[in-house]
Order: sequence, then structure tokens, then C-alpha cells
Amino acid sequence: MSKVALITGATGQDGAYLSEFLLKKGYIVHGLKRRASLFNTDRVDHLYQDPHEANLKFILHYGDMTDSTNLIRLIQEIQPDEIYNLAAMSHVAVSFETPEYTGNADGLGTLRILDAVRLLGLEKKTRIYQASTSELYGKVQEVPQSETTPFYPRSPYAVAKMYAYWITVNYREAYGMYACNGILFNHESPIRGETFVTRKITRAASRIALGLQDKFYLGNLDAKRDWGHAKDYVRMMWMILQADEAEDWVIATGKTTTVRDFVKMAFAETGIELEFKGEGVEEKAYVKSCSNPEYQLEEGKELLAVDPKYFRPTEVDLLIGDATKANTKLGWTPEYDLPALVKDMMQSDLKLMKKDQYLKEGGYRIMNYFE
Ligand code: NDP
Ligand code: GDR
Repeated sequence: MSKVALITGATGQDGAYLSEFLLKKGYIVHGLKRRASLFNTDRVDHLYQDPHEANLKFILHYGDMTDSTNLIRLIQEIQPDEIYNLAAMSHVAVSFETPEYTGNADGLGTLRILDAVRLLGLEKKTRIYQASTSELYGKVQEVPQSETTPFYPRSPYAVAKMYAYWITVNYREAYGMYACNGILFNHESPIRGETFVTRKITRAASRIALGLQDKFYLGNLDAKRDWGHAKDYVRMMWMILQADEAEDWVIATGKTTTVRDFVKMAFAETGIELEFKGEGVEEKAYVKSCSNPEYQLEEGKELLAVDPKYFRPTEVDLLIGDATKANTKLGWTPEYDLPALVKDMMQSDLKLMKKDQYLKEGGYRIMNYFE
């Protein structure tokens, strides 16, 4: 008998990789998708099956983390062996603009899942993975950060995720449910959302190298993050739910890098060496050299400036995780290091942006609906 999984946030970065991973393991995968006015299933379109086919393995359902009745009905119908609760308003900066909605979807949404499982009497059948985050650590209390480091959240997103973390622990202790937090540090990939800093950088570096864009803007270049590859991290989500006991786990690479150095690494993939000058909001990056004859960028050209609009009201300065527990108890180690991650993202974005370049060279441009 195939195991049955429900993934909330199946259309997101992690949801897409996890769906693929579980399907390869022989699971039947049900995913939650939101109704939107445009198609929003790009990341999982390659897994799509015609609903008229027999023996469907990948099934998407409309739903929302703010709708209890929807979640209860779906969990009752699906009777999942495992739930991966990945759905969230996941952008830290945006959470300052939509704090109440973020609390509802990310905080109370988690309660809705846990309580649906309890109400339906599935406490002993259904294992639950909660997508917790290194943002819980917020203001630096300890370096590196492990399962025992105190939390100090610094955004409405992190505060909502802190509620989700503790309600997961509480339901485990109160009702004997198998519910776990994966405290995951930043993880990226070629399908990372375009407004997170790594993807914003790899897209811009690709477009600039190909002559599609002149320059771009970022916020805090000094922030340090522990960046891993989403593929390694979804594997660990599954491992967490296969463990004998329900526990909470830190998942990280143990290395930290500034946003500035990530920018340098991304441009280096195109043969462009950058020089940073100035400080704070005056800091800018210029072309120092360009070793790739394909890209015609003159020395000294300004490619990057700081725009304070990307600063956050409260920032998380330094994240670096200690995943010793996951490593020793579950045998998890990441396959990708940061250079391999940057290469993967840059190769993918260069390929993607070349399509735009061909269109531009052919005299085409992307039309809008009103032309
Ligand atoms: P994404 O932003 O790529 O995906 C989020 C998913 O949640 C999308 O499928 C989105 O749908 C869905 N979603 C958002 N709001 C709702 C809602 N109200 N109801 C139903 N679905 C909703 O995030 P990631 O894949 O990167 O992250 C997955 C989870 O892990 C998130 O909970 C995130 O907070 C957490 N996390 C992520 C880390 C990272 O570095 N990536 C690190 C630590 C934790 P739609 O596609 O329609 O927008
Ligand atoms: P983060 O990721 O906030 O760590 O949350 P993000 O990539 O948005 O920011 C990382 C750091 O880069 C700085 N930064 C910028 N960030 C963005 N988005 N855009 C910019 O222009 C920019 N310039 C500098 C930020 O200030 C920050 O310090 C991610 C999300 O996936 C969360 O859901 C997840 O919980 C955490 O990672 C772990």
C-alpha cells in the first residue's frame, strides 16, 4: 500500500521539490493550492496528471490556511499518513506590511491543521511536519544556533512562526501526536521565489551579463545567512517524519556568508569580477574585470546600488546553524555547498534569461494583455 501525504504549500519552492521526492518514493501526494486569477502551478506542472486518469498519484486541491472547514474536509477525505505543513506567507519583509494576515495564515493556520487531525481522531495515524524557521532566532543570542538556542523573533513573520512552533510542541505533548518542527535555515534553488535575495541576485546577474538590464538595487548587504539547497532540505523533512520519536530538528550547512559575497559569487559565474566602493546607503558595485568575451561590460560600469527601501524595520543580522543533531541521529548531511548552489541557480537563470535575449534580438518583446 502506498503511503499518502498531504502537502500544504505544494506550489511553493519546497512543496514542488518535496512532491517530486515523495512521488519517487512511491507516495500518493495530495497538495493544497490557492485559487488565483492566473495559473500559479508552474513549479509542479511537470507532475500534473489529467484528473480523468486512473490511479492518480499527484492530486491538487483548492484550499487556504485561513479556512478551517476546508482543511478539516480535505484531511477527512484524504486521511493522510503524513502532513507537511509548508504553506505560509513566507516573505519576511512583506510580513511587516501584512502582519495580521501573516499571523492568521502562518500562526493560526498551523493550529488549524493540528486541530483538524485531533478532531478527526487521526492523532495516532497522521504524522505532522511543521515548517519552522531560523528566523525564530532573530536577534543574535548564541552562535551557532541549535535546538537549544533561545528564540528572539524580529518580524511579524517570525512571531507568527513562533506561535506555530510552540503549538506544534504543545499538541505533541498534550495529545501524544507525532508532530515535529524542522527549524530550517535559508534554502534556495533555481525555483526560489524571485523576490528573495539570492534569486533576485542570480536573475539580475544573468540579465546584466546578457545585456537585458543595466543595474539593480538591494538593501542590507552586510546581512549574513546560512544558505543551503532546497533539494537537501526537503529530503530531511521526510527523514524527520520517519524517525522513531517526534522531535524538533535544526537543518543548516553550518557556514554563513554575507549578501555582498553572494553577489560576488553570482557575478563570478559569468566571469564578471566586481569591486565594491562606498559605505552604507552609498555603497555601490562596479565591474572590475570581465573575462568572458560573450558579455560586453566595460570596466568601471556601475551594476549595483543600495536602496534603503529594502531595509527592514528590524533586521536579523547573523544566522549560522548547528545541525549536529540531524547529522548524528538521522545521518543527514547536505550534498550541495554554497558554490554548488550558486552555480546551479546561475546556470538555470542564464538559460532562462537567454530566452528573453533571443526574443529581444528577434525584434520581439513580451506583449501585455491590452496590446
Ligand atoms: P514559498 O513562498 O515558495 O511557498 C509558500 C507556499 O505557501 C506557496 O505554495 C503558497 O501558495 C502557499 N501559501 C501561502 N499562503 C497560503 C495560504 N493562506 N493558504 C494556502 N497556501 C498558502 O516558500 P518556501 O517553499 O520557500 O517555504 C516553505 C515553508 O518553509 C514556508 O512555510 C516557509 O515559511 C518555511 N521556511 C522556508 C525557508 C526557506 O529558506 N525557503 C526556511 C525556513 C522555513 P502560492 O504559490 O499560491 O503563493
Ligand atoms: P530571509 O530571506 O528574510 O532570510 O527569509 P531574504 O532572501 O528575503 O533575505 C535575506 C537577507 O537579505 C537581505 N537583503 C534583501 N532581501 C530581499 N528579499 N531583497 C533585497 O533586495 C535585499 N537586500 C538585502 C535581507 O535584509 C535579509 O537580511 C527567508 C524566507 O525564506 C523565510 O520564509 C525563511 O523562514 C527564512 O529565509 C529562513
